[in-house]
Amino acid sequence: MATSPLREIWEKLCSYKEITILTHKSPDGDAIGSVLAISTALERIGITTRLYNRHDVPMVYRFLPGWEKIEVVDELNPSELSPCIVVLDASDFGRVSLFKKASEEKTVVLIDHHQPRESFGDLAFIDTSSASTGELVLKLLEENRVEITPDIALCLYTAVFTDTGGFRYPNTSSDALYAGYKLASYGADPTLVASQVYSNYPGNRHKLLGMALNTLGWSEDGLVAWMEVTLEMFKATGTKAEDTEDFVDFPRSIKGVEVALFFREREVGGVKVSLRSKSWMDVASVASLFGGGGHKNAAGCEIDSTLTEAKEMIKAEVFKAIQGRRN
Ligand SMILES: [Mn+2]
Repeated sequence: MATSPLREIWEKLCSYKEITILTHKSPDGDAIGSVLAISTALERIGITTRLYNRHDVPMVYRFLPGWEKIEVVDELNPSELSPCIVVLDASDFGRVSLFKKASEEKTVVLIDHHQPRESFGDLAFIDTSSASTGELVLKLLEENRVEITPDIALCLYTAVFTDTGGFRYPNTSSDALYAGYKLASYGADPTLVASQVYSNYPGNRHKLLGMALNTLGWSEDGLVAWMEVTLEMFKATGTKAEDTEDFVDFPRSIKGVEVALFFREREVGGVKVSLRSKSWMDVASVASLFGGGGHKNAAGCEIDSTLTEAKEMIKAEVFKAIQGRRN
């Protein structure tokens, strides 16, 4: 009888003494929740896990058990990697941003809900219809009858909850809700997660939001709305990039808006753009024109230009896509 890919992946993982677990840079709730859940499950059966990221765990996710195990490093020497590497929520080492590539002898296991640009990993479980990587990790653990402790459930619930924008975004499928139901049954506390994620902001984040809301603008037809944050605003409010998490929801929440854009000036130069759509618009294809990517309704890219130029270029492509649909 053929073994299922999830059985095969778990059996493979169980054959190692030490595993390195990685995810994308600027990790979000799905990335961190998925990493911590798999790490805890493996540690419980005696496998050592090493967790690294290019960036700090955002303050908002520091209620998740084990977050401090994630070591922040600028780069990793591929020789420091365990014989097995699990990559979650990121389908290439470019997104992980810690080294160029792993040597041939390493076994790379990929679990993701993004479409990889090229084939990646020796073993892969990819489901682009899934709202979050957390749901895929839940499937992996359930299919292999791994005990889902309340700590693991909390991490995975946070993954599903944040990637669906608190069960509000268009990816909030019955599967995502069912995963939320199961994780709550396994001991995750939905109220705790909701209050940690959406009611636990530092005051200066709201000061920054006020400045950003002042830049709110929209197209004449009302289909596209945008907002921006400059380095000046960060300086004036003593905030940083992670404080702009979910800012794109403000232009997105305007009545009649189909596409929301959020522009953020980067400390290292250039502009980070977040794109969201409510229904038909494929924002991932716009982001991909600028070397970015994501999903149909949520995508992002980085543009090496001034804020004004980035706004012009992105808006031009979005308007073109809207025009294309009208024709
Ligand atoms: Mn994700």
